[in-house]
Amino acid sequence: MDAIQTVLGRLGLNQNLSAIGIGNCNRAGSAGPVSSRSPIDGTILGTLQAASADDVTPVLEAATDAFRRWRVIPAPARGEFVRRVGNRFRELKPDLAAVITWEAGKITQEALGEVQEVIDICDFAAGLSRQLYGLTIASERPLHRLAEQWHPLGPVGVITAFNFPMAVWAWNAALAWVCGDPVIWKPSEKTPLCALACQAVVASVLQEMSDIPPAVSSVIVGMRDVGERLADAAEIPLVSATGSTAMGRAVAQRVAARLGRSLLELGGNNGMIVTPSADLELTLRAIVFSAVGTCGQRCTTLRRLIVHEDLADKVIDRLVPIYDRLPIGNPAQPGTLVGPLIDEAAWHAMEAALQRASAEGATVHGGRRLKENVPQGGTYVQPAIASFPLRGSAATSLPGTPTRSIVHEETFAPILYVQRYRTFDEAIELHNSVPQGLASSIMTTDMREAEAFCSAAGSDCGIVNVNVGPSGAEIGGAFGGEKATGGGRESGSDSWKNYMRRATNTINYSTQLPLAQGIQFDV
Ligand code: UN1
Repeated sequence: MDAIQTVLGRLGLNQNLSAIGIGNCNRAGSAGPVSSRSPIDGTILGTLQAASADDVTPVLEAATDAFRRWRVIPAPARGEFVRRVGNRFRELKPDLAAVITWEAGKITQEALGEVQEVIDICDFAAGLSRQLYGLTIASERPLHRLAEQWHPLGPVGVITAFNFPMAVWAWNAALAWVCGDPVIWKPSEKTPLCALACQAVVASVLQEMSDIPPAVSSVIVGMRDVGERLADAAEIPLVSATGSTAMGRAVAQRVAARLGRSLLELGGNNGMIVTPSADLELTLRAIVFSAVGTCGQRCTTLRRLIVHEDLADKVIDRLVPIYDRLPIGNPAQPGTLVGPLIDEAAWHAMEAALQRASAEGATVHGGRRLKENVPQGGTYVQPAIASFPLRGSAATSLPGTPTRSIVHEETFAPILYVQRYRTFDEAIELHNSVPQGLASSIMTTDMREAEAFCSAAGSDCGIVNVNVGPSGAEIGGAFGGEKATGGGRESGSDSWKNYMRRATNTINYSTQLPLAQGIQFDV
């Protein structure tokens, strides 16, 4: 505890925590107090006066004002700002990772990985700031030029979840900034210190760069009403929201009502198909990292293993002893691989899901709440494997046999459902049968299966991997998924286009006025 207070102190966060940060100006909110409670042992890391919906108004005004100046600063100069932000994250990497560990409960390796994602996206965005290309298109008219330009869009609202309390903001913020947009961030109320630490880092860069309008970066710690205010705000042309499908649906409907844009990265219910030709050792490693990493609390966590019937028992027999010796406990301690769930409510959801899985015919291994040899005051669980018999086998074909509805739901906890298949087509059908469509993978050494999985008739997800688990994506690719995952793409590739508006220009440098489509309209 002392150690984390020292870290927070170094980041300027040990006293007078403010819920609202506009550039380097901080102020308290006008709603009730909110505390940051460590999932490690329940320690209160800090308390602040949360913001209310009314507190959003001055932030919107400041961001709108900042936008007028920010949009005309050349993109490479905006990139220089982002480059410096990334460098500050490089310098402060261990401290920032410690805050993630204490506030979100991630093991140190994964917390360091998350800060690295922030650094990587800043590098990516700095390079991108010189590559915001538009196309030149062949005009059908003589002596005309048809071309497109990409312009800054306006202030971007960013709503993030507890499980990636820095990286998801950075994917949005780094791109939005080089695109010329100010960022207004509403972090999860479970991880306010991570957000305030990021804002403090940005504020230190703003202090060095006095030509940049400070309100390009704002943070507002508040509850649902703050999110709703952002969703309704006409000043915000784009709201990017990460979290549950229910949250995203609520945000998207409000944003759509005012014809704003939303960028959604919602629930995942990610599968892995294991075929008879799979490299078993590699498969086991991929399963364990994807299924129990971050204690099952990534949106890319592996939740559904779809294994060929000839292999299923062997895979489970190998997994069980690995699950039994997983080092579970204090995530700050070297050697721990599974830290705590974020809170008690997450355990109740896990317990209820496992009960339903049993009632629906699964054999459950693990899934107990741990009370011994773990820090008191945290919610520690043994990851679970819930294995279903082959569909249509005696165990499931009895009249009144329950359906496996639980497998269609995302429970944010380390539960791995195992389903068996006979034919490859059946595996794909099972894989695509859930409402969500974020990340997917196939373990195979058969190139026909691998390519079929990646094809139009294969996985229906936004992330489709071969011989790599569904979690742990690099920032260079576009990140997001289909169906109930919301359809948004963040981070790499051409995701930047979400943060800009496109203007199509037709320039006539002739002395005639030929009309498109050959229309004659002479007066
Ligand atoms: C999330 O869980 O919201 O691919 C994001 C991954 C990470 C990001 C996950 N790079 O698992």
